[in-house]
Amino acid sequence: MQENRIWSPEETLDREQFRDIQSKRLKEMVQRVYDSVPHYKKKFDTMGLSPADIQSVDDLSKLPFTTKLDFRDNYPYGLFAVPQKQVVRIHASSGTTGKPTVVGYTKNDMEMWKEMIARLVTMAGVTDEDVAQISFGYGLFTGAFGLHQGLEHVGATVIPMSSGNTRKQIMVMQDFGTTALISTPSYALHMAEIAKEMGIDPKKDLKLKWGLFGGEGSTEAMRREINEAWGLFATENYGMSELIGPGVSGECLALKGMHINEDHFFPEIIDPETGEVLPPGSVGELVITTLSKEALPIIRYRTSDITSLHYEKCDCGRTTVRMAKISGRSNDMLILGGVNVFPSQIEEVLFNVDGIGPHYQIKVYKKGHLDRIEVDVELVNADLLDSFSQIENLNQTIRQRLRTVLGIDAKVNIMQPRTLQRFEGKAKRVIDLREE
Ligand code: DLL
Repeated sequence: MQENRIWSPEETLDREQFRDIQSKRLKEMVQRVYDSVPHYKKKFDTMGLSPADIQSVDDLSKLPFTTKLDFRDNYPYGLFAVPQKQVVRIHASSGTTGKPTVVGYTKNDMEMWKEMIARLVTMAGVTDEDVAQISFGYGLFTGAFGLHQGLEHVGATVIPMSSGNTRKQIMVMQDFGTTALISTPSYALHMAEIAKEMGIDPKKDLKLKWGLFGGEGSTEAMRREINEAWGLFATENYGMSELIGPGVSGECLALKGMHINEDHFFPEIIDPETGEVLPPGSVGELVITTLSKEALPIIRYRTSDITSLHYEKCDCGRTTVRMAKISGRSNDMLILGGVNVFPSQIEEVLFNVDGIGPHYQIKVYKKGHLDRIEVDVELVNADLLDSFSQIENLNQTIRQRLRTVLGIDAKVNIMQPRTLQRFEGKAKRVIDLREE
């Protein structure tokens, strides 16, 4: 492991200490939402639940879940627990349909957020020696502003680059001496491609050391590709607007899962079908309760993200629970001829085939009553296009692997290099035509 620094002593508490803090904060928080958020008061009253019924984290499962629908029904500020006067910042996540999800922060929330990010960037290797280029879009999205405050807090030199204008990103990296890149993993891959096109050899011409990637999933194969392309050490971090934005969890340099800031965000794993809480290590839907948020405290938020929780102490010395890579969103799962598959599993297969690049698109449609899938991939090297037999072989290899590894039969389309769409923020890999 490379340099290992720990930002805050709270990251190394023992399990009993965590439990005490979590239980104390949970009790206070439940009383607060009951007193100040009509939505929760109504829910509690309907269930015959009183705040006094919650004495410790063991009582958590008595509490109702909160879902994206609750945000929609209370749009824009209905779930806020403080008067607007105390809200100092608004962010929102762009809903794919309809209105965005609006979130707010008090001054204390902003301080807490900054601390959470300071923990995560420190565990990802960043120090006050680093020059951090933030290539997330600045605006209502929580990614850029969230990382920004925490990076400044640890003393890094922050370049608020925003996303897009990729050639300029590379120029800035080179001229300003960027050592840490902050973006989505898919944008990092795209930027690497442009750097190459510009005749830049990242390992020789740039000083990049760390990559902090989040906002969307990525596979281990994609991490290898990014590390290789940039010559940096990539870690991943996770969060969502409804909970705070980035800062819920992040990987340390041991790469053994993402450490959850569990003194502020209490995680559970549930069976997405039944809502039942599952034991440590089980794979299921992540549910998070915020323990200290003031403006927008949330009880048992169903994230839809599929992962598992691991409580053993990490090699880095942190004792905070770790969550495994997100394997998909419960509503992203494709069911193809009875076989359940997540797009991330298809990605893992594709990344391991030589000759095709890291960009792909999955199309799902109906043929009769059956779900069908097509996978578009790109060649790395255009020369291959001249050889029909080589293309055909490659096509068969990919089909075969998808069949043997995942049990799905996909039509594979091999395209010329640089034909598929590139993304500057979160990638959209799946086009589902079944609804139409
Ligand atoms: O994406 C917050 C964030 C920004 C996290 C920058 C990390 C870095 P939302 O736009 O509300 O918030 O999207 C949240 O993105 O429920 C996941 O499905 C997905 N997501 C975020 N990070 C990861 C990750 C931000 N590391 C939704 N792996 C979440 C997989 C991720 N999915």
